[in-house]
Amino acid sequence: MSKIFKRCVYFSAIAVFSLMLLLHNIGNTMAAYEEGDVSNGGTITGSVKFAGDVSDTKMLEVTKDQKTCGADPKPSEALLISPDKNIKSAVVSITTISKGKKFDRSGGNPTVDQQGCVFIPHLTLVPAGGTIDLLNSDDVMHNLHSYSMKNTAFNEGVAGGGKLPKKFEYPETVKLKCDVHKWMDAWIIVQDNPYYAVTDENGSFSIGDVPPGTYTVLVWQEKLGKDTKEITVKAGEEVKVDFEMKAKKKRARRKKK
Ligand SMILES: [Cu+2]
Repeated sequence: MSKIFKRCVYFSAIAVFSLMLLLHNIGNTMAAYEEGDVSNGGTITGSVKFAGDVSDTKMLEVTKDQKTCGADPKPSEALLISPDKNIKSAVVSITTISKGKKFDRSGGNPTVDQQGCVFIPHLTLVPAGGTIDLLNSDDVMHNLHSYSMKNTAFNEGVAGGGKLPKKFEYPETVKLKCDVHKWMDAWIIVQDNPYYAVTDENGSFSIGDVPPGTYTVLVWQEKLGKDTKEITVKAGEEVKVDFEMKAKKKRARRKKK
């Protein structure tokens, strides 16, 4: 056997082994959540507040299709903070749970509509494997452009009155944009379990039917990033967890020499 041939066999074996290891790891991280009945669950409640000064809502200029979209600037939904510093539309979830209550699928497929050149709602939850009906109620063409790592990204036009159902297989946070109207964006949160909540205008949330145990609770907000806390849930009891989020530090620009 030549040296080169031996090397080829050796490196091929390493490549096959690496691939097997990779597939094994992917399999492990994708361990499916097990849905069932929870009879002795507890509840996690709490609030998400902003630690910092509240600035005015950012306004987005409408630069195109003003007949349909309206001529006035649109308030950005990227960061909604009340005067008393409650954060609306932050996503709170349990990240360390493999078994518990069932997903609530009673409402059918969630929808994300495009109305007046705004995605409605700005943030949508969907269970992994679920479908979202992406709609266009406007009389102009919109374009649906998704930004994702695990789910297949799409970039498709949708005519007025159109509907584009899209399945989201893997848990992740997906950004949605319209390339025609640059101010339009939205978020799709693909859930790996049903223990997700979105804060209301008081910054409050509640997650029920949590089996007793110790969990990591994550809060995510598109502009403020993430934070986590460990909590222990006891049967039939309510446990409170409050988050305080700060503005992300802006990176200092390097001075040009
Ligand atoms: Cu658009």
